[in-house]
Amino acid sequence: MRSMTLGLLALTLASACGRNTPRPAARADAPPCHCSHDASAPMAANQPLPDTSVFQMGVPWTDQSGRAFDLASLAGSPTVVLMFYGTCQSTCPLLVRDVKRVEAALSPAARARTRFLLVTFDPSTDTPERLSALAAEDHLDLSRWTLLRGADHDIRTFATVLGVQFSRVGPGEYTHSNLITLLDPQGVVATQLEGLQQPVEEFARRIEGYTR
Ligand SMILES: [Cu+2]
Repeated sequence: MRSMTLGLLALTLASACGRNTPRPAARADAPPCHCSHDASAPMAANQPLPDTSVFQMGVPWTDQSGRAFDLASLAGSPTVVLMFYGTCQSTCPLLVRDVKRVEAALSPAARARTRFLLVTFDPSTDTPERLSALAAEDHLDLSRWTLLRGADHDIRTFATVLGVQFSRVGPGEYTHSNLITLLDPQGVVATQLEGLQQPVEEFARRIEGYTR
């Protein structure tokens, strides 16, 4: 209920400032969708993105190189998203490892077509230099992985859309949901893994379905 309220609030705020913001994510345990798009069909070129697409968020993100990054550039690729912060001493390193387990579970062809997005809660600490260093420490392949930072209010809206809750509890310290999200090739939330060290096989199968 709380996340729904936050979602409505975020939508109100987003529409007030003229941004196109998709609806909040469905529940984390949502069953596979039975909507009109075919999960196994690659997205046709130039197909318009649905209103629920995260890729429609017109937000000025910046990547680990300090370059502007448009989420719409991910259209056509299934994308695994984790919100995290670089100085986390508890669950974030485990969650990054879990995303790497997803990556490792994919066939080489699916892995090459999948994108992995780490979005920080803490842009003041996680500068491009810091994000770049984290990518190197974790041996993340930057042809597939992107580490993003943005403005605090955009990070808050993005989290709400994904159903991720977080709050700052001290300098450089946050409590947060442990949630890994799969966006389908149109940027719509397809499924989520909640908790640490969950089985990744079904999640990986969903990705394979988008890349056949
Ligand atoms: Cu953490």
